[in-house]
Amino acid sequence: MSPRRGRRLLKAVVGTAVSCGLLTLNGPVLVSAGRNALHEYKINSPGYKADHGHWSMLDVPDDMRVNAIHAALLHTGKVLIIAGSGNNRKSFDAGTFKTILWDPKTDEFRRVPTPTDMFCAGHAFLPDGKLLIAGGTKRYEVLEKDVKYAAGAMTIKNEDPDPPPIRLEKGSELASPLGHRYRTAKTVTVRPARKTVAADGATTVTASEVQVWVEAVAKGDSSVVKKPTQFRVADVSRRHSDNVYGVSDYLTTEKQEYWGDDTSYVFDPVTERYERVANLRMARWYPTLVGLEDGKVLSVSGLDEFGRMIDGHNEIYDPETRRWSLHPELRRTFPTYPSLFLMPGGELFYTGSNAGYGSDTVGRDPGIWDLSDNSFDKVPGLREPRETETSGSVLLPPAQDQRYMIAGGGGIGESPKSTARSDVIDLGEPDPRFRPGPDLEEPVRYPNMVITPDDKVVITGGSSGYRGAGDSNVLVCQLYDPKAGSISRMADPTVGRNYHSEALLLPDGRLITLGSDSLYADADNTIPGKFERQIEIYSPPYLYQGERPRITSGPQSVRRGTTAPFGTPDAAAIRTARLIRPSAVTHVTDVEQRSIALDLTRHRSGVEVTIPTGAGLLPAGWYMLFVNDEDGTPSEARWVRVD
Ligand SMILES: [Cu+2]
Repeated sequence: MSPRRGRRLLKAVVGTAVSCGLLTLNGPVLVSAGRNALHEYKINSPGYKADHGHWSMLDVPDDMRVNAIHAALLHTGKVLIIAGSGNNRKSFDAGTFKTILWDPKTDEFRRVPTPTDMFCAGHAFLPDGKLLIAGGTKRYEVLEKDVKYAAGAMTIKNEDPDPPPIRLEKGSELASPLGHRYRTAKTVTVRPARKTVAADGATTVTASEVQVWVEAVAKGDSSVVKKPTQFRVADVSRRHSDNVYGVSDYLTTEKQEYWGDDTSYVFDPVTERYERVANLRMARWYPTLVGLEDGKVLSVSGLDEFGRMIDGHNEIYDPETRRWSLHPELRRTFPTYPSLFLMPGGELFYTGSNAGYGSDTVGRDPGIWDLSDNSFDKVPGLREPRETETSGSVLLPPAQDQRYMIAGGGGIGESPKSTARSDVIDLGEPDPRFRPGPDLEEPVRYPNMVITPDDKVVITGGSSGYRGAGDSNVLVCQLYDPKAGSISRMADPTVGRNYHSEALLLPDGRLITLGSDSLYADADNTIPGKFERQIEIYSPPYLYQGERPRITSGPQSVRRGTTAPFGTPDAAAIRTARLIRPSAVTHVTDVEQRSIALDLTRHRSGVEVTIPTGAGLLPAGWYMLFVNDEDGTPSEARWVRVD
């Protein structure tokens, strides 16, 4: 809307408001319409946009609307939006898994064939720009009311070192000394035990084992087992009956959690396809994938193949071999989706943010995880340390400063608690500790935090209640300035974003927010919620300051520790240059995005930037190069590969 039209509208509104004094019946409606028009006028005025930015809705074709659970910006400039089954049981049962590609330049959408349910997988960018995606959903949860038979995981052991392997068909029966009978849900094969002979001739036999889901033969609680119990296999031969048995200590009629998947893919931004790579060594649901200095990727936490918290078993993906390997020397337990950031020295900083599941005591304290010796140095000072679940975390720009912010968050599980706290830690201090940052406008879970090219952080959306309960979406967007330590209110988003929502920076400087999975649609928590499929675009104030600087030429790849020339007709006005690693975000967890400051020298027709050294600061991969002028107005990004 042009300002002129806006002004005319304002007059009309005033007129209506006056006349409604006479028409008392219609009064309130007209007044509120008048307020809306005033609000519309205000938020669309150039002055307001220049100070607060502006929100608009992306026009998404009906057949391209998906439950956006994961979003990642690819180096082709397109946004990969992964729904998988989209937290929709019917889609899961039908095997309908969705992925959409959106090109912000052309507003074209494209569907991508999605081989398995990547809903609640983890992801990280590889040095070549492909997105590694691991884990996902193997089976949906079963609520307690739907659990008719006691069930759980059982370990089948084989102590016989002699071949052949023992095969237990699906439906094989196992019985405890107390007469609890269970049947296996799947056919499994247990290898012969491992026999080793020491130098002195002593033999050791180590039982081999395999895990299988079992379900009680009898309905109800009569078969429940809650202590270590050995089960005899009914159908094996006499020779094996002493050597092959089951053990379990937890077979109940309680709620059964989602089962993790072990499939793993890379998404190629160029061919726009998923390529299958070797499976994870452990199935994972809600893992965090974090890139390491050497270009490998560490996968941490998650629920396993039977919905149990993974007890500290972490694994590493090697892009060369396309395989995962378990790393017992890195055993460490975190809640699901822990926010782990790669540090310049190769350590990982855990801010305390996490999302979903986990022990309420183990792995909740923030600290520095040194992978060279698996030590963990806790850092003190975090306020509301019990409200880190569903909080937001970001490595503040520029990354060289090694300052991290944690903001918002809620109590563990379905706790109604949430906090407005933001705390900041400077890891460059001799004894780093969290210090109070500014309070957010309202207590909030699931705040999405996005780094902008001008060294600020947009903090938007979230809800004060668990998954938006009680109509608690927070329609607030704030801008944090790490340098000033201040926060200011921006234009309000119009779409609520809570659980299963994302936000990311586009190469043109705009931001998008997508997803949201309210449990209920009403304030009384009676009507089931609907997944939010609208995508909203935020244009920050820097897009309303007039001309933007431009980058017109430059290399497509650069090496750390070198300088590189980039052409710009606006060289005299350029003040800063930043490399921003694109986001890959889910569950308000984005450990990819980071902004690295570049030293620059200005020439008549361009700038020369220095690419810092250190793969912990600047991991190999594709980055968006932005240059900013003296007003902090950024250029559009130019994609650069860093090696
Ligand atoms: Cu989820």
